[in-house]
Amino acid sequence: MLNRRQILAALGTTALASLAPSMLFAAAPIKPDDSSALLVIDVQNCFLPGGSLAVKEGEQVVPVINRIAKAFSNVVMTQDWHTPGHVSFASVHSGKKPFETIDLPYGKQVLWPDHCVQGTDGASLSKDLSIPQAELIIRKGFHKDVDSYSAFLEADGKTTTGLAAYLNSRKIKRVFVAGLATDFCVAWTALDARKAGFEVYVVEDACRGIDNQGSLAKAWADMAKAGVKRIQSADIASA
Ligand code: VGL
Ligand code: ZN
Repeated sequence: MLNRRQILAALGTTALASLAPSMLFAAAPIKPDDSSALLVIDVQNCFLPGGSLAVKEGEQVVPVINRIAKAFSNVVMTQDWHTPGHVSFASVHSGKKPFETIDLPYGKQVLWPDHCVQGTDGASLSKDLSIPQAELIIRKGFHKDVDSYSAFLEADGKTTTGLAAYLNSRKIKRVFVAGLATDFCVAWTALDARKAGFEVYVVEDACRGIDNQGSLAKAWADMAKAGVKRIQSADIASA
């Protein structure tokens, strides 16, 4: 017969063994190295409070991004950069309202309020970003008839922005993605980065989503399936 102490001890071991290691030990912090780059996606006035396509809590990503950026020697930013009358604007499709979809030659397109028009204040990067070492700003969505959520490929799925070639020539292997919006430009960038062969981390608390008709949950599911790693800013070693 086991005595009470032995039973408790055995139960204790079982309970411990059923815990995932991550619940017992904090994972080692991730340390960005020279082959890592932070991609700061579309932190632009139009996506911030008061902007024409404001993302809920969008301003909250700015201090988080400023903090993690200190750990990166390579930072690339993107800027959504549309022509006036861009095909992604609901205003150019009669009878259509923002957040409805239409079929375009390259596939389904969500229609948006006019946003990030080239040269406007709304298209400017947030003045609160503080990342002086950022080395490249990629503009995207500048072809009037094609949208580009992704920083790598336009929505036709074939026109490149040149970013993969740039990162490869700089010998970057790992990209960390942050910014706006989680379920559109961040997710499409992360998915295309995987397709281009990079190791990809999305920093969840350094992003906010639009969440139009379940798009946020779908984006996380698609990213998980593609091998994108979902992390928090606290997982990155501070500089
Ligand atoms: C974005 C919708 C339209 C984004 C850009 O930055 O996620 N979303 N254009
Ligand atoms: Zn856009």
